[in-house]
Amino acid sequence: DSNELVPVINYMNENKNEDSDRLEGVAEGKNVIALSLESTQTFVVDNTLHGEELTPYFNDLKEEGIYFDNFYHQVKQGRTSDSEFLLANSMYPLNRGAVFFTHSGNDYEAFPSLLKENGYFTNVMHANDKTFWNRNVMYDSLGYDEFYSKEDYEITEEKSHGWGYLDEHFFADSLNKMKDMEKPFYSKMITLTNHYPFSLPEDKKLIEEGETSSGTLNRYFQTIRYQDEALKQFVEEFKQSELYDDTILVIYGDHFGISENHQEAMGEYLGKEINDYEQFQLQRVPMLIYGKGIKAEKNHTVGGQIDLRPTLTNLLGIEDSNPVQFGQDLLAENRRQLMVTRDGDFANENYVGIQGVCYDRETGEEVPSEDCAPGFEAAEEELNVSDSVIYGDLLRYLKETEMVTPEENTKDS
Ligand code: GP9
Repeated sequence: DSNELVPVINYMNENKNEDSDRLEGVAEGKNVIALSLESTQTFVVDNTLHGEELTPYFNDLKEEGIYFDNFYHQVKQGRTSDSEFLLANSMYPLNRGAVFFTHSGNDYEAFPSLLKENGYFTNVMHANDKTFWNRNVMYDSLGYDEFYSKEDYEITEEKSHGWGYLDEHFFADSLNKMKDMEKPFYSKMITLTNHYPFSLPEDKKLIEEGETSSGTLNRYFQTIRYQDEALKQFVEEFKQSELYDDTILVIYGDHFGISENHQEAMGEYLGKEINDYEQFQLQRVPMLIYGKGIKAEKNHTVGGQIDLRPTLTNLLGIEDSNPVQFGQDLLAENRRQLMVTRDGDFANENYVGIQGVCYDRETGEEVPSEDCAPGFEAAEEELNVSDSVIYGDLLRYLKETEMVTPEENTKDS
C-alpha cells in the first residue's frame, strides 16, 4: 500500500542536498536538445591517434560550454535504454535485464511528463525500429508526446550502413524536424553509427584505423572520428539556425563502447596497464552543456547520468515536485559527490571503491579498505531503495503519500 513509499521518501529527505540554486533558471523557457552519443567514452576526448585528434570538433566545443570530466555512465544490461531511464527518472536501472522491458507498465513521474506539464512538446529522435528496447511502450509511460523512429526518416541504402541510418543524415533530418516543431520542445536524440562492431563505409573513414591488438578498438577510433564530424555539421548548422537563440544542448555519452575484453589493447593505446581502477575510470563518458548564455566552465565534480535530471530542472528553473530522485544537481556547490554503479561500486570525492577494494580517486593507489566502507554502504542503500521503488511500482502512491518532512519523520519514530 501507499505506506511502502514512506521509507523511500524518508531516505530521500535524509540524503538531499541543500539546493544551492547556482545557475538556476539560466535556460528558463528554452528548448532542450539532449543528445545521447552512442558508445562514447571520455578517453577519446583530447586524445590522438597517428598524431590526429579523435574528436577535434568536440574538443573545441567543450571549451565553450560547461564540461564535466568526472561524469560516469551507470548502465547495466539495458545499455542505451538504461541511460535513458537514468535521465528520465533519476533512478537506477536494474541489475538484470532491461527495465525498459521488465517494468514499462509501472507508474513514473518522469522528466518528459514534467516538461509536458510545463508546456513543452516532448519527443525522442532515433532512427531505429521503434520496438527496439521496447521504446514505443516505455516512452508512453515516461510521457513523451512523440517518437520519431526509423519510419519518420528518409532512409535510403546509400545513406545507411551497419546499424542503419548514418549519423550525418540522422542529424540533418532531425534538425529540420526541430525547426518546424512547436516551441518550447524537448528533443532527446540518440545516435547510432558509433555502435559495435564499429564499421563504416570506406569514404567515411577520416582517420586510419588503430594498430592495437584489438580490431574492435582499432575500428572504434574511426567511428568516433566519424561521429565527431557528423556532430560538427549538426552543431554548426544549429548555430546558424533560429534555434540557437532559444535552445540548450546537452551532449553526453550513453555507455562504454570498448568492453573489458579489450583491456590489453586499451593498455597498448593508453600506454599503461589497465587494472581494475583504470577500467573503472574508463567508464567515464563526456558530458557537456552548451548554448547561448551558458558560460564556459570546467567542472570536475564526480557524478553520473542519475544527476542529469536535477541538473536540467535547475537550469530550466522548473519546480520538480517528484521527491523520489537519487541524483543531485551537478552544478550545486557542496553537492554530495557520489556516483554509484549498478555493481555496487562507487566513486566519491576522495575514493573509488571496486568490489571491496579501495583506491585513492586521483592517484589510483590502493588505500585501506576501511576508507571506502561508508561509500560501499551508501552505494548498497541507494541501489536497494531504488530497486524497491521499481519492483513495488511505488511511484503509483506518490500522489496519495503525504510528504514526510525530516522533522515529522523524527517525531514519528
Ligand atoms: C539501438 C541503440 C543502441 O536502438 O540505442 O542500443 P545499445 O546496444 O547501445 O543499447
